[in-house]
Amino acid sequence: MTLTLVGKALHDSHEYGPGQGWDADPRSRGAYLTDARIAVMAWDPTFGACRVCGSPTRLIADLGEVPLANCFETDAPRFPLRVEMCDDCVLPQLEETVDPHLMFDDYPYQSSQSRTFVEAARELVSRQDVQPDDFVVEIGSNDGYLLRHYDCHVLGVDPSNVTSDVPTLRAFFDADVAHSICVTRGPAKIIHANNVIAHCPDPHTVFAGIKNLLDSDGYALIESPYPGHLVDQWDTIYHEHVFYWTYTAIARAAAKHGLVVTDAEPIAMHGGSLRYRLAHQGVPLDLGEHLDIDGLTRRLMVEPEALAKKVSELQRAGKVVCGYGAAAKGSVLLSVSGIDLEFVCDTTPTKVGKVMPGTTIPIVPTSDLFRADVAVLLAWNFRDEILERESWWAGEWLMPHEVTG
Ligand code: DWN
Ligand code: ZN
Repeated sequence: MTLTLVGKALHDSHEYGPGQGWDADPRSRGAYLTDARIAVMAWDPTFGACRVCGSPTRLIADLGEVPLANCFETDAPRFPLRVEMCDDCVLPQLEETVDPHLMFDDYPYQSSQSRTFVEAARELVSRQDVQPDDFVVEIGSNDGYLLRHYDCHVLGVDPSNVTSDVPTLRAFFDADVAHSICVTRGPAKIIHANNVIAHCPDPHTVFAGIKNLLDSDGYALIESPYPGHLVDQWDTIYHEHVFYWTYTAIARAAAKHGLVVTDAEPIAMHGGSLRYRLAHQGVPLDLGEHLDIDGLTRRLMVEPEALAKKVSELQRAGKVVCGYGAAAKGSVLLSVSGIDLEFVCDTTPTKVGKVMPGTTIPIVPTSDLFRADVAVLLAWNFRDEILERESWWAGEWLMPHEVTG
């Protein structure tokens, strides 16, 4: 991989010579490599403490050194992937913070590749009561899969180079960006943030921005995968997902910035998410929460190995085993379980022709599925859509989280 970008460290940065890793100082959080193989470390005074409330955190899972999940190159940079828990906020979060520029400036993921996702966005938009003069903003708008369904003024905010069919401000959303949008375009009636607050290492600037940009009677709709499902979905742990937001944590972070969570609607997306509604005022929800952290740890100890055993049995029996869906989570699954696949099928033009991160496993068009006897469904969250789309194929599907030891 060619990394010309040094990027901005989250905090004051210091440079180190070759051979000095992220563990050179216990307070370091996040590191990345330049062309010159110089590690630049972000010094973070909150290391070992919750990014939301500052309480001490405890280590709950260690997935080893894992390549960046959306860097489809053999020498994709690897970073430690460890999850810590803040018991006060009920908030799992990563120990390391990888520079967001490194992960998102050049981003191959396209939301519109999944019909399920686009249809859910269309349905959500159809339920909002907007007038032609209203202004709607989406944080992490990707290719415009959601905002394109609105008949009013819209603005996407997204840091990546993905091509979008809606007006988009290329930026990481924060308090400054929100302020400048508010000054130039006025306040927003609705702010959407789907599958993006997990990716923002500084939630305070995001919530402050939402507070500032939201009209007095406006509301924000924030969707985020619910970590109660992490036990079955450990492959959704990767560097892009700094946080695994719970209701308690969202409510707490929002309250610090004068926002109230007035609803938390369970939705099926990504194996089970919550759609939070935030406003300037309202009656806060009161939800008790408990996360099965021990279950996650237990599952991590057995499932990757069981999957690797199953795949190698199939391969020894002469079966051609491929993967389906070059999803970020698929990359984690391959990396942690160590399984080798013949190829991975995917519909995304920006992924086909590349390799799964940190491997030589090629990504090929979905028409190549005919060459496989067995396909590991890496994009298990779109199971129904994919099985319907590929119903012509006579091979066997292997559901990675259903393999038992
Ligand atoms: O949070 C994130 C989620 C929302 O999206 C990001 N950090 C990155 C991304 O995660 P992912 O890559 O695991 O997302 P998906 O949407 O589960 O990826 C599905 C993959 O499967 C895509 O590469 C598209 C592909 N696909 C396909 O080849 N045929 C998808 C469908 C539905 C299909 O029919
Ligand atoms: Zn906390």
